[in-house]
Amino acid sequence: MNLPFEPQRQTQDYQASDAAHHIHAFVDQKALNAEGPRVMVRGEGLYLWDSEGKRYLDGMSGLWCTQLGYGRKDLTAAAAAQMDQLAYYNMFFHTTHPAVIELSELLFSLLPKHYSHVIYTNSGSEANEVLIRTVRRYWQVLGKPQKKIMIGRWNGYHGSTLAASALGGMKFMHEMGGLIPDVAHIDEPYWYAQGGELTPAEFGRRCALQLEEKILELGAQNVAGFIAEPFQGAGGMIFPPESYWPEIQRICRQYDVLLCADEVIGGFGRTGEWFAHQYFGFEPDTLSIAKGLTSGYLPMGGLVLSKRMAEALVERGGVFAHGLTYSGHPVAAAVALANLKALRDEGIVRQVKDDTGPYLHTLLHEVFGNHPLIGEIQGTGLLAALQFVEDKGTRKRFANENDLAWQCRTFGFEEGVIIRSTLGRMIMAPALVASRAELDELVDKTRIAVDRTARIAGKL
Ligand code: PXG
Repeated sequence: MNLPFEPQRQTQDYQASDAAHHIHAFVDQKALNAEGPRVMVRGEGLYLWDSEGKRYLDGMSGLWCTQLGYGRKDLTAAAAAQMDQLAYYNMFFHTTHPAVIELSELLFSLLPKHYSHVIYTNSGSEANEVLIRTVRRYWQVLGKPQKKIMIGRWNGYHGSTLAASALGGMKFMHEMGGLIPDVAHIDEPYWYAQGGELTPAEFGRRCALQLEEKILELGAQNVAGFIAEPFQGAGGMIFPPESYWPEIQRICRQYDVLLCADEVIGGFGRTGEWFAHQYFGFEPDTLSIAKGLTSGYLPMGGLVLSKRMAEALVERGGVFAHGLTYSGHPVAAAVALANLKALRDEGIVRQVKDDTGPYLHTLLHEVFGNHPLIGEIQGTGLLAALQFVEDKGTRKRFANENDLAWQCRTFGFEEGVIIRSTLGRMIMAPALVASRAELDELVDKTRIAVDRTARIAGKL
């Protein structure tokens, strides 16, 4: 075997030790132990290698993270230099450091001008934990402490910690002891599955009006904020109809409810705009960020606040009783700074908008537009979902769509491409540095996986 790395140990040896000690994410651990996890050992650009030397084109940017791809020497150099200079200090005790100052400067030069402050965290889940406390604090400062309830959406995803999973709408997570008081949910705007006879525009408005109904039911004087992903990521890369966001924004403004966008997946260029809310054309009060902030090279997240909120908290709020040991970690900040500089200076976000994004979507429509298994192609920029369908006329989905999607993902691995499966949808979100040739390969290998799935489903 000609491997591009020196394997340290046998795959089975890694797997046995992993099974002995490690509880993985979102999996039946016993079943995984029996199967043995794939051991990833190297990444370069869009490619990954496992411990058997098999190469994969990573069509998911790790977990929607690696905007710059793997193996960027400028990011490793930034981390090493910062570790040498100041590996750690904290934001407690009236202290700061240059890396975090420069990161914030750059971040706000990229954001729309009505945002001014950020609270750094280590992850997206923490950003949303902090969100709840910050939003409630904001209303306290404004003399409305009863405004505490957060409204989220069914099938939304905001993280895996207690409050973040409660904000999210994954019922199977709630059932694992994951609910907190003062959180409510409305339906997701998933027209293909739930739109029935309504047009997408009618359905988008209908879903948005559910927010108004929920606010009136709970009492606007009790509702603090509405949180949603601009497009749903983990829930299936679902784009709302165009009518949705303008109506949601109107309702939030009308009832004085903060509009909180979870940009953990949508942020940092994924849609071809710096932030997904810009693509959809609305103005949230807060933005939860993580993932692409560092291209996933180190854990870092944050909660971005509008000037209006920051002004109330800073000028009138007194002590803000919140802080994490690793908030604004210098090494993570240095890597985030190098990452954002590269995204900006190499014109990568613009390239996604003007070149590679349209290229990918043209290609997907050519290849899958008339495919017997695919009912809908959604997305923009370097972000796409393929919807499996049993009957295109009625949009009837397969009873076993989850199994089919998982099978498609497995075929993808066999073909050397990583795509994400959710309930009946296949997702692609490759690194933003993807070239046209790499996108050709992504679509080519995905087509083979989808064709193989179509054969199992009796569609080819
Ligand atoms: N918000 C959103 C919108 C996310 O997608 C989080 C918050 C939580 O971030 P952390 O950094 O705490 O994981 C996420 C995470 C998937 C998948 O399968 C997506 C995420 C996590 C795990 C799996 O698509 N997103």
